[in-house]
Amino acid sequence: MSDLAKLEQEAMQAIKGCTDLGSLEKKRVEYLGKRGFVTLLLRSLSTCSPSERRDRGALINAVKRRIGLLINTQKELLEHLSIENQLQSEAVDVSLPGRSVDVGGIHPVTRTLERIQQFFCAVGYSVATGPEIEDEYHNFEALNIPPHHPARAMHDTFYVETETDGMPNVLRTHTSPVQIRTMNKGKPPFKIIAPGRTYRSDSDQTHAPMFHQVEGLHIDKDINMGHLKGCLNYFIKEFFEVDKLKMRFRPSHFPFTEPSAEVDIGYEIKDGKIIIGEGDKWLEILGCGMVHPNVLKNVNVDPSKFQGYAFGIGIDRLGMLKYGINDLRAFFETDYRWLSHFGFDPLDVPSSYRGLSR
Ligand code: 2NL
Repeated sequence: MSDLAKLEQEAMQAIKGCTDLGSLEKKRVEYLGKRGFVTLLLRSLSTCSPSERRDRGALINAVKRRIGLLINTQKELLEHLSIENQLQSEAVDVSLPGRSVDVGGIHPVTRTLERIQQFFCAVGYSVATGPEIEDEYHNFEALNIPPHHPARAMHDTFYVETETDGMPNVLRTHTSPVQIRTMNKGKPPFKIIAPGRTYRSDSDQTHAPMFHQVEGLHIDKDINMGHLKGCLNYFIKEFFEVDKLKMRFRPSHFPFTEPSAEVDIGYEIKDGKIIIGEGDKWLEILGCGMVHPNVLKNVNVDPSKFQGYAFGIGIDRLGMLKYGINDLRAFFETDYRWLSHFGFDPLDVPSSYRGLSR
């Protein structure tokens, strides 16, 4: 076998033996590069006679072309294999279930408060807020609860170490002081709700030392108990999403309202579930009344010109009824499993609320 044929055979074998593009490129340089075997052979022709140069030149060039062709073929093969490998190793099994992310939820107390706020804002109330640490004047005195009034003991007040005018401060026992502050700052008419955290030293299945309250206040010329009754009736129907509502005002007593009433609604238990609005049982859900003239005087509102109503609602209790929760303490134990059970469903918005702020 001629030297040239041997060189070609070696080259062909070496090229076919290349399993990656890097070693293939090395072989190309080794044979066809500037100092490659084939290139050197072509250069060596310069010392040959013209006829030899022509014949041998043609042979070498043919070898060069065949080696070049094989390199290209091998290159395409290797590229194809590498894409195949990549497709195999990066293959995605589209039949696998997706990875889910933990989705946050709205706490049932917050959901309840949002429902309440949505209603009252839609009928013209503004939301007022204030401090949770109060002085005794705003929490008691201004509300017609003097120092030795039994209502102070009934409120199971938490006292804190700071003072205002030599009197110990308290954790507010209701959100009424917010309304006192709002009336002190402004002029009637007032139409506000005051939602927020409130505190009483009490703990059992239906009482937590921290709970949530929303109070409402509407003061204007000629506001009467009929307005109070109409407003609460409309609210309770919207809140519980019922068309019919049995509701009664039961005479009661609060130092800050006169007359005062507690509102009961009719209910019954059907298949272990509570049905609100009908039935022959009564459920107390809030307290209310016409704002006491003394309270109006305390905030410089003339009771002969302006009157109005106020009411106080326990948000937690209302949420328990709405969402069928029977132990108030579960609200504040931050048990993740319990909370996700009450996860918020964005589609679960009653039709009467669509188009409002949510
Ligand atoms: C209840 C009773 C009530 C009020 C709160 C109030 C506020 C001002 C003036 C007069 Cl500034 N009244 N608030 C009135 C009646 C009842 O709450 O049982 N709440 C859970």
